[in-house]
Amino acid sequence: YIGSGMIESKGAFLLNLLSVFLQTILVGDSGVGKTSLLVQFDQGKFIPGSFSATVGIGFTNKVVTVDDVKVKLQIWDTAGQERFRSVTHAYYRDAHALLLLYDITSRTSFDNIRAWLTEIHEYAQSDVVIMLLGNKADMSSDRAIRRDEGERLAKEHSVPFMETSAKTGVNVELAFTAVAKDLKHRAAQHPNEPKFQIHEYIESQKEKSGCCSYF
Ligand SMILES: Nc1nc2c(ncn2[C@@H]2O[C@H](COP(=O)(O)OP(=O)(O)OP(=O)(O)O)[C@@H](O)[C@H]2O)c(=O)[nH]1
Ligand SMILES: [Mg+2]
Repeated sequence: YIGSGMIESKGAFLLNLLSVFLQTILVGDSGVGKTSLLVQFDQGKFIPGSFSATVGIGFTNKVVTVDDVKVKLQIWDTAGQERFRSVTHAYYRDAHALLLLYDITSRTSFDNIRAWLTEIHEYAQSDVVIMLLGNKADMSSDRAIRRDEGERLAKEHSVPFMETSAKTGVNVELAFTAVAKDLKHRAAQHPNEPKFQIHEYIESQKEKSGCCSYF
């Protein structure tokens, strides 16, 4: 009886998960490519041209299928500019996942990651899924941050990491599906099942673009 009860509650849990939108937030300095990453994931395109900074905050709903289960993500695109910071803090508390971006061509955006993590730990739930993304991986000739620097920083903070390109689409889908997979596994976790290993999943799936263009 205990066994079947556990299965029932697991099913109910999963049902509950599927009926709600899981809140995912994109954060990082202005210009790192948060809006572009979301547009690439949502519409499969990149709109080149002049940069127009996001004002305030907006969201896009996306359904991601993981292991034959539909997971609903509500992805919030925040403004990186300092003057909007207090607006975005209010959204951290309800976030299930956070994608933290820097731009591989910008040392400043990389150095600011520590400050972003401090803010995240201050305002977000302690069990929030965090993923570090080094975006603009296509711009290899302007690279300022080596991939191993990103890997090291991520390791220091025990968060998964990958390089992405909103322009070419490299690893964009993976970033969001890895988050969806992790959230789904957490919700449907049976006590005796092994935990979903997001780090290992990403390592096995990610494309290491521009592997040989370190300066
Ligand atoms: N080459 C290249 N350019 C990119 C990439 N992602 C974004 N960009 C460009 O970088 C600029 C900034 O991109 P956005 O997506 O607007 O940046 P953001 O992080 O949303 O900025 P805020 O809204 O101010 O926080 C734009 O000109 C984009 O076209 C990428 O992966 N590769
Ligand atoms: Mg933006």
